[in-house]
This record gives sequence, structure tokens and C-alpha cells, in this order.
Amino acid sequence: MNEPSLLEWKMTIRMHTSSWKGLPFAGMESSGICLGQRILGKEGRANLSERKPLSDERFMHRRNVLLCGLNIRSEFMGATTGIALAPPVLVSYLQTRPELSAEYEFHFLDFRYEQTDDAIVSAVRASAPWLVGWSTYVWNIERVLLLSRLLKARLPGLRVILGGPHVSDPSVAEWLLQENPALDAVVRGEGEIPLADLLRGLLAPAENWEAPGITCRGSRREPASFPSAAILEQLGRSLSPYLSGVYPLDDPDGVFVNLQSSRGCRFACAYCAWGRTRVRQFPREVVLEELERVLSAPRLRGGFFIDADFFEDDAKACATLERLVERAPQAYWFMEGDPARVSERALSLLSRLSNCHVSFGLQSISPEALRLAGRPFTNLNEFAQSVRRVIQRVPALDARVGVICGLPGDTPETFRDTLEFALGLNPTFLWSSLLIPLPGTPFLREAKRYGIEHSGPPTFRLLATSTFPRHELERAVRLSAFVSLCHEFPALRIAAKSVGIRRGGLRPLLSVYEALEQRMETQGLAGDSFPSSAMANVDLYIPLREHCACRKNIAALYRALLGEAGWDLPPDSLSAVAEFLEDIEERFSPTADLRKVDPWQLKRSGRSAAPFLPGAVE
Ligand code: B12
Ligand code: SF4
Repeated sequence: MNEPSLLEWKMTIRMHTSSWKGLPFAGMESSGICLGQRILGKEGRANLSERKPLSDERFMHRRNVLLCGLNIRSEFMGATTGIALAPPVLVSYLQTRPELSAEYEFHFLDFRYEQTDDAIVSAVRASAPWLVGWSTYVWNIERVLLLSRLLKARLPGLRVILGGPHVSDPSVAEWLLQENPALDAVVRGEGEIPLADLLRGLLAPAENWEAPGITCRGSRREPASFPSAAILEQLGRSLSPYLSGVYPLDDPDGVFVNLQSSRGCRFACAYCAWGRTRVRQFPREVVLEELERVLSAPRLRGGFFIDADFFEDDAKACATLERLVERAPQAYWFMEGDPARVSERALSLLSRLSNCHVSFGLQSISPEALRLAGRPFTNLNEFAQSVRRVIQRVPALDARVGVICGLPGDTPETFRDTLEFALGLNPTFLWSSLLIPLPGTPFLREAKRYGIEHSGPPTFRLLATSTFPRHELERAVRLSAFVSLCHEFPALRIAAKSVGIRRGGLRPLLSVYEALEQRMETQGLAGDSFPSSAMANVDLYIPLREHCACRKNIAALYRALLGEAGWDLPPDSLSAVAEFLEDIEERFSPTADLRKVDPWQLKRSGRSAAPFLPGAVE
């Protein structure tokens, strides 16, 4: 493998922000830093700041700890993929520990999934690490294991550790060490305290790997897990990579940040790897100071508020929204929450943001599935009313609803009822995730009891449940990816709804998409094989969207709907449909590529477009 120069390496890392072009900035002017200076000066999405002057004796021989993130496939979220937050958070924290920063220097690298193995390995090697730590999630575990093998083969003395939610269960951590000689240890749970303890232990002449929260190898290389480590009692400034300057906010390509104002969740959903951790809040002043710093970024594209429920603390939510409205109303803001908790004040502030997306998790409407998932409290009427209220009050809001396919207790029929219910709420985007029995969750720990059949480590891909046979599950995932795609086209959504309501029946809305899917299948829309990844929904949806990124295929989709509509509609409506079709075809030039078109802009324009069918319902 050719070694890249440091400059090439910096450029490799930066290149992966290039897909961010095309989205508007937050309305602030560029800092004026030119690209060349920047590449030669700081290192893009890597932090190599805080390097102490080499003349300082104390820092001459520090060991280099490199923490790496490997993000999701960027086709999924496009320009709003965001950053892998854990590595810069951990670097930020570790730098505040004087006993460690005297002996170590800490850096992070944020890789894109699309980067080649060679490019990633070269970038890691170029930073000459003493220890590499990977931030591990279900979407990158297989790749991280491969990269760890490649790195260890080239740098036999390198210490390689994993951390993150996907490896935090002791039995998974032990399996990983058993099966992967390239790994030296796994840090379980919240990383700050156990990683600091581990690094302190590694300073001993004999390198002590044993510490709370660590799974490491014993004297005969057999894996052993030590009891869980403590979690941070107080959250504060030291955990903000933006306030510490660890994460550079002056990237000339713009930044899309992840922001955290609390840790933990008061619920404990059986499919979630994140609940069951005590809720702790960052102090209000730190949250606002961090937001202020982010809002001062010269080219801010927006951010994702990763709290479990953005709206849980209304005063905090409104204080945040007020700043977004004042400082960056055009940027892209994402948050998740309970629709019933969105206050009138929050709604009024949301209505002043141009590109805001809020996701509401429905998951299922089956009482049995909700009970088994630990969400028996879900009140479907309240959920529906709350989502409708949000959409009515803020029509320009990108209001999304999420469901899960394959929950224990759900059947193919109840899942289709869930899709029908969700479609009826009229969200701008309906996303269906395939259940993953995640490490650390009851659904994996007690898979048998829940009737869950999975592929085992490392990804735990769902194969079937006792109420959802395998072939039905695959059908349901295909259908839901297709529904997500169609629903993304506002005019198609309105048209499908109109056709469905006219036609009636058991599931009036979903049945239109089912018929449409059948028509499109005959035109080769659906591939033959079913993706063998844990996130088959994503792997089906991305090529579907790519397929519809050209005028011909978009037109085919609309024509299929026209066929459906033709069965029900009076002839005069058909001419309106045809006109509409032309309009759509115009929007998508032959070279139009949906990945480059901002889907949120499309949605918005659709919301204001007059429904083309008589009596169409938005
Ligand atoms: C942001 C986010 C996303 C973004 C990801 C993009 C991005 N740039 O980050 C989006 C919205 C795209 C996303 C998608 C999905 N996500 Co998500 N997401 C999150 C979320 C909300 C925040 C992650 C985060 O940054 N946390 C903040 C950091 C600081 O916390 P942390 O990750 O837990 O890291 C701490 C420890 O784990 C540990 N640690 C982490 N890395 C390392 C590394 C080392 C070396 C060490 C020592 C320690 C360590 O220390 C950190 C600090 O304490 C979490 C939930 C949550 N609030 O954490 C879910 C979460 C990460 N997502 C999850 C899942 C399942 C998904 C999906 C697969 C859902 C689905 N079925 O479709 C999809 C993936 C889609 C795809 N295409 O691949 C799971 C992951 C579980 C797992 N085993 O991997 C989580 C935990 C939520 C859950 N319900 O369980 N997600
Ligand atoms: S799914 Fe959401 S509400 Fe449920 S435990 Fe996880 S973060 Fe909390």
C-alpha cells in the first residue's frame, strides 16, 4: 500500500465532507479562511489541535491515542449525516485529566463509510498511534473488525480497543475478543471513566489492562470481563468538543453537528440500547454556551439534538429554539420527541424555522407489541391528535413518524395496520426500521422468550419472530421501504391518499401503495435478493431512491399511480393527473439526481402545491 503524505491524508479526510455542498448555510458569512491555508493549517474533521510545542520536554514522548468514528453510509442522510460524536467527546474529556495528558496526546478521526479500507488504514497509520480506539455501532461493527485486523497486520505493536453501545454487553465483548485476535480490549458502557482508568493502568511497566468496565484478555489470552464502571455523575463543559475546541467548527465546507443536553432516558424500551441509563442533564448554562459557540460557526449547516426527548423540558427546549430562530432559522435542525409534549410556545418557535425536522416514534399500534416492547403506556389517540396538532400548527415542519418492523407480538397484519395508521397521520416522512435485537437489550438477552430468531454476533440481524415468519418479514421490509420512498414525493403522497380515500376498504391508504408496489415490481423495481444486513430496510431504501433519481423511473412511478387512479377516477380528473405528471417530469431533468436534490426542499414545495385531484386530501 502506498503511504500518503500528511497533506494527502488531510485531504482524504476532508474530501468526505465534499458531499455537504449544495445545502444552504445558516446565513452567516464565510470566515474567509481559504481552503489551501486550512489544509496546511488545521486538519479538517480530525482534531490535531492542542498539540503541545515540541520544545517542551515534558510532552516530547507522549503516547498517541487515536479515537476513530466510522459514520453511517452517507447516502442515507445525505448532507445531514452529521459527525460521530463519541470520539471528540472522549478526547475532550481526556484532555482535561492532567495525569493523562502529561503522558498521552489525544486525537480523533471521523471516517465516512464510503472511504476505502486502504484510505482508512493509511490515515490511521499516518497519525502514528500508540493505541487506536474504535467507536462501534451496529452499522459499523463488521467494518471495524476488518479494519482492526488490517491495522494489526501492518502495525503489530499497535493496541486496538473498541467502545460504544454495540460492544457494551459483557457477553458480546467476550465473544469479540475470542473471535478477533486483533483486539486487545473492549471498553463497555459510557466511555469516559473506564477509558481514563484503562489508560492510567497502561502506564504501568507491565501494562495493566484490568479495570472496571473493561473486557480484556487474561494470562492465557482468554477474555475476562470486569464489573461495570461508574458513570459520570455530573455532566459539564469538559464533555463538549465544541467548547473545548476539539471539534473544529470552521470547516470551509460547513459543519453539521450533533448536540447533547442530557444523557439517559426515563423509559426502558426493550429494543433500545440507550434507555435504562439514569437521566443526567447538562447544566443549562453549558447547553446554551455550547449552542452559542456552534451558532457562531462561520458555515453552520445545522445540527441534530440527540436527546431522547427534545421537548421533555419545555423551558430548555424553548430557550434552545429561541436561539435557533434568532441566529440560524435557515439551517437544518433535527430533533426527536414525544408529540404530546410539544408546547404551544415550542410550536410557535418551530413555525419560524425554515428547515426543521422532528421525528415522533410510534413503533407499533399493536397493544401486544407495545406491551412486549415496554411501551404499554402509549395512547394511540393522544399520539394521533398530538401529531395532527403539530402538523396543523406548523404546516412547513418536516414532521416524521417512525415505526418498527418485526417487533415481538406484531404480525404481518398488525404491522400493515401500523403503516396504515402512520400514513393516516400525514407525516412528511414515514420511516420503518427493521428491528435489531441489540446487545444490552432484553430483546437480545431473552431472545428465546420473545420468540426472536437472529443471526448472532456481530450484527444480530433479525431473521424472524414467532409471530412474523421470515418470508413475511422480508415482504414487509420491502413494502415499508417502498412506502417510505413514495411518501417522500409530496404530490405522489397526496395523490395516493386521494385515490385510497375514494376507494375505501380495510386499509385504504396502504392498499394503494401495495398495488403500486406490485405494478412497479413487474417493471423490475424490486431487486431479487433480500439484503443480508441487520439494516436491510436501509439497504433496500437507498437503491430504491437511487432508482427513482432519474426522470424515466419517476415518471414510471407516477404512471403506475395514474393506472391505479384510473380505475376510480372520473375521466376529467385524468387530465389533471396528466398535467401534474408533466410538471413532475419537468422538475426532474434527465440528469437529476435525487441525492443531490435536497429532499426537504422538495417536501416543502409539495406542501404548498395545490392538490391536483379534485377533493384531494393533504
Ligand atoms: C445520532 C444517532 C444516529 C444518527 C447516526 C449518525 C451520526 N452521525 O451519529 C442517525 C440518525 C443516522 C442514526 C441512525 C441509526 N441508529 Co442511531 N443513534 C443516534 C443517537 C441518537 C446518538 C449517538 C451519539 O452520538 N451519542 C452520543 C455519544 C457521546 O454517546 P455514545 O454513542 O453512547 O458513546 C458513549 C459510549 O458508548 C462510549 N463510546 C462510544 N464510542 C466509544 C469508543 C471508544 C474507544 C470508547 C472507549 C468508548 C466509546 O463512550 C461514549 C461517551 O460516554 C443514539 C442514541 C443516543 N442518544 O446515544 C442512537 C443509536 C446510536 N442508534 C442506534 C441505531 C440502532 C440506529 C439505526 C441502526 C436504527 C435503525 N434500525 O435503522 C440507524 C442506522 C441507520 C444506518 N443507515 O446505518 C442505536 C445503536 C445501538 C447499537 N448497538 O449500535 C442507538 C444507541 C439508539 C438505540 N435506540 O439503541 N443514529
Ligand atoms: S427508544 Fe427512546 S423512549 Fe425508548 S428507551 Fe430508547 S431513548 Fe428512551
